[in-house]
Amino acid sequence: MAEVLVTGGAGFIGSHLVDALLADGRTVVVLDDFSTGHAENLPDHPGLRVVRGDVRDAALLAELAEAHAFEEVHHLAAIASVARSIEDPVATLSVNTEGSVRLATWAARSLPGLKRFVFASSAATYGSEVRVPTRESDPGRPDAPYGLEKATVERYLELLARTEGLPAVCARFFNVYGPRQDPSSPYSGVLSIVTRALHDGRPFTVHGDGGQTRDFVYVADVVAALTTLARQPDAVGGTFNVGTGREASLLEVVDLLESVAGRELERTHGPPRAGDIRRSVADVTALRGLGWRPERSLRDGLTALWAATC
Ligand code: NAD
Ligand code: UD2
Repeated sequence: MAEVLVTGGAGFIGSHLVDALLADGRTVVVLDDFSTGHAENLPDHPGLRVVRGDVRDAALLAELAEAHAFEEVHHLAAIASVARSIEDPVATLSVNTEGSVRLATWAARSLPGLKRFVFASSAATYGSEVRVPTRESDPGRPDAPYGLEKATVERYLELLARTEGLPAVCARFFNVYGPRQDPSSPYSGVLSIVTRALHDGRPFTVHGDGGQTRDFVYVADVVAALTTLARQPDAVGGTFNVGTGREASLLEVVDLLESVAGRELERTHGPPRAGDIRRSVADVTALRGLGWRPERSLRDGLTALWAATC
């Protein structure tokens, strides 16, 4: 039976994708080294096999190709941290770029029934000097190694599509939020940090005046984008922003979360974070053209996040 491989499936976004694929009756294999993923994120389900391992492990990939008939690969495994990529660019290059090139080359050459290879790219490929809302065709200039690593993989996928027929699609995620996002680092997604602070009754530090804007997209809408990109024939060979097209300032979102939770957050303001982007919002016309729509308003998404936190 045709199967789906999800790398990074024990992580925040990957585990929600796994839930959706299983609910759809698909048979799923997760490949994850559990460096930031958690076993508790994954259900005990007869349709799921969990393989602990590294996407760079060629012997393991060969075994997986022998044992499974993958028709779809969602590649989400990465060191998903801008800060880590600045501290140790060689380590993140190895996982984020070399690991992706290894996996994509393996998929092109070892998976005869492959219909789609979906890559989790990032808005970090654009950097701070782009116009907003940002279109996929706008020229990007990453501000950190992480963005350059993702942009480089996109170029490799375009090459593998042209030269080896890899049915690749790139999904550039904007600011994803939702349950299971790990709030433990100061560089974790801001909404996981705010929600935890509100829950624990601890203060939250706003970097700067809080007027910086982001395109916050709820994780279920990201999962729907991934399944759309895997299903729609017109997606092959494309690059798609995954956001909402809605621009919200940090203070607006914090106010909304307080209203949803019925609690007040103790806020302090610190200096702006070095390299922080002032405005970020996606133009999602291309993804909408495939029939996808962001279903959750910010209020609905924050309500679901708060309910899962309590
Ligand atoms: P996450 O850290 O929760 O998930 C990443 C998963 O990859 C983890 O389960 C981790 O254990 C696994 N992993 C890391 N290195 C591995 C390796 N060498 N081999 C196998 N598994 C490995 O992060 P996330 O937020 O769920 O991000 C998922 C993907 O989406 C990443 O590729 C990330 O770069 C991208 N992305 C996320 C956001 C966001 O807002 N969260 C924004 C843009 C792009
Ligand atoms: C996001 C991604 C990053 C990259 C980038 C692309 C996450 C966690 N980061 O970075 O991987 O794709 O987009 O542009 O998804 N903030 C506070 N207080 C805090 C924490 C954050 O004020 O305690 C601010 C922060 O300074 C920023 C905003 O909140 O202005 C959002 O921060 P973030 O780290 O969640 O996301 P971002 O957009 O910097």
